[in-house]
Amino acid sequence: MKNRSFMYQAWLGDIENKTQTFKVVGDSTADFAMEECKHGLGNLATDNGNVTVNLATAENLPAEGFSIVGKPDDITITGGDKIGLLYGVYKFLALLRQNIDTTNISLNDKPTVDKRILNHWDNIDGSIERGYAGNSLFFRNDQLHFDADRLRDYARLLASVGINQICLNNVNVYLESAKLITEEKLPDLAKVADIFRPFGIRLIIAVHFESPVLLGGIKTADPLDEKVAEWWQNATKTVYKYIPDLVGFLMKADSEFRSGPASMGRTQAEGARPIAKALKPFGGVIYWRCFIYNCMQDWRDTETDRPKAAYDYFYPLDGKFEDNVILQVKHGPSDFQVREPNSPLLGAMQHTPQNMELQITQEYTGQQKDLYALAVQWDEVLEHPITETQTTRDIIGTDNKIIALSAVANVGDDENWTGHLLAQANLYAFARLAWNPKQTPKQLTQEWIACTFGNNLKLLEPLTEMILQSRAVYEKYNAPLGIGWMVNIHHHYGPSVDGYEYMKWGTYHRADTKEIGVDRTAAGTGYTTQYQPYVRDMYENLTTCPQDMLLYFHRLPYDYKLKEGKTLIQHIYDTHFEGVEGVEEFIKTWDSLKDFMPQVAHESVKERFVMQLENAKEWRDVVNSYFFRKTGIADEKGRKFYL
Ligand code: GCV
Repeated sequence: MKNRSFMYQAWLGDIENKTQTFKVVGDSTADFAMEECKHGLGNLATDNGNVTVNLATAENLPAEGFSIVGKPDDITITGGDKIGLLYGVYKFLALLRQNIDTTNISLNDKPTVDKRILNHWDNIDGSIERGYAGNSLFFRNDQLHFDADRLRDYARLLASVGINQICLNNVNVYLESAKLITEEKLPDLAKVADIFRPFGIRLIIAVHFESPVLLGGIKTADPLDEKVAEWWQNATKTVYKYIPDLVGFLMKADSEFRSGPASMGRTQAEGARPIAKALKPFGGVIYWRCFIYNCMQDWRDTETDRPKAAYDYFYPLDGKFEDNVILQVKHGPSDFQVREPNSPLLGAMQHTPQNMELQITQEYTGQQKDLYALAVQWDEVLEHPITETQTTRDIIGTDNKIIALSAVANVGDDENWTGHLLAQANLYAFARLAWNPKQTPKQLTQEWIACTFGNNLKLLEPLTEMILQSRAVYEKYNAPLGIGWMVNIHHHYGPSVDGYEYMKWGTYHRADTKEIGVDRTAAGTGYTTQYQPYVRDMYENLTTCPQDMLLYFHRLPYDYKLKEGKTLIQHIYDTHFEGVEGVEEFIKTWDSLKDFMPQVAHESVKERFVMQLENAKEWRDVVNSYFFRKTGIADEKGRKFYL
């Protein structure tokens, strides 16, 4: 690692240990783990180290699990299998990085969820859809194209936090990326699989629903056509010849102009069937995305309500899917907004396993220019109730309803992987949550900071506080009270209150001079009725609906009094001023942390904060001016609006 820059190393930087050196030994199952252990220890690994690190596997531990037992001169790391051992090694190295004493330590760990997945939205031309950290690490000019050393470092980065499945290509599959399942591209894809394999990471391929037509020359992709089924069987056989441990396929069908079974009069279960059957003999699965809605809506149509769509499509199909189909459900029914409720589909299905999809790449949450702690938002997602006594967190786990967690990656070929250095914390947090969804945002943030910058409390405390605050600050200067969107169209950065208001995507705030919001109660679009009774009633009722989601569920006049006695319009004005002040505070805090990190790291984040401040001011001015003009209601504090 010595020749790598601070930014590049992310949370796997050099270990400073003034008292210990380590002699790493292991049994025959420990070859790769030994290499990784020595690699992580760097100069501290020597043949006559004063602490012996013993590496082995043992059958009494679970797959991917490990134990670490420390004595003064001796550490024993045991894995349930080779990968568990590797995870144990990374944990040990992380403890050293955080300066945690490993003498007398005794810990056991294993993942709660065995499918911990990153979805890259990388296009085969090298660009990344919703990518804010450079270009693809995997593709250029319609080909696989990669630096094997860098991919190995990336695999290590992901494995060190427990990611074990990865999809390299965008769910929006076009002709060239559709060819990833053909002999033309498979030999190169297999080379990537070879790089990831020792790190316990297996590949997934996003596929095109029309592949039999595009690649096979068959006249139809109708899933009920025998030739289509046969084509998928042959194609899948070829894929597994090159990548025998492939996890399976990922499909975005009938969504945002992608074709799918609906256009042929078939259900989603029918659409998935021939592909699932083709994968079955190889132990493969298909992740079938549920992000389906009418993206050709007329804004005057108030009956259609986009958040209802996924449940309407999929819930009636519960039990009708092949058993190797896993439904991939975005955590919210809208689209990774700053604030939205959980999808009512999550946990609703009794017979169909689910994969909850999160988004690490900051499409609507500041695009890695603005600081945004996703861990804070995900904690709320996990706490979202399913019933009165059960939360989403409770139904996550290998033998439960949500058997997989996936997230859209925020990584590109930028030197520091994520563009904004502090956005690494989001990648870290997702992976650790997928390993154990019980961890708190504070634990995750502190761990990332301590591994990255060291555990000096003068840095750790203010930086933790700042990162944890960042979601609330961002929300303040964005769309108010859960209404969402209000972003510039297409690229989704910066404010445009009416940007999507008259477009076809079904994302309306419906503000007029008197009221704003969408009535999604039983008396309105009926969206609330898709939830189980406890949650339905909570959202249905104005007094129990969480205030930060009021406008998601209710249409209210601007003079509606919020809990603290403020009117809705005054809340909008105030929060938008407060948001800007929050960013100004961040900059002060960041300036005070200059001496605790390399200059280059400090400066690169400072540059992002300067952009964030501009963005926050623009949001404040655009949103406040919009509502002032629309309503004619003056700010009680008489502040100046600029537009
Ligand atoms: C990959 C949103 C994004 C799209 C994305 C889509 C999806 O609409 O803006 O870029 O496409 O979600 O998740 O499929």
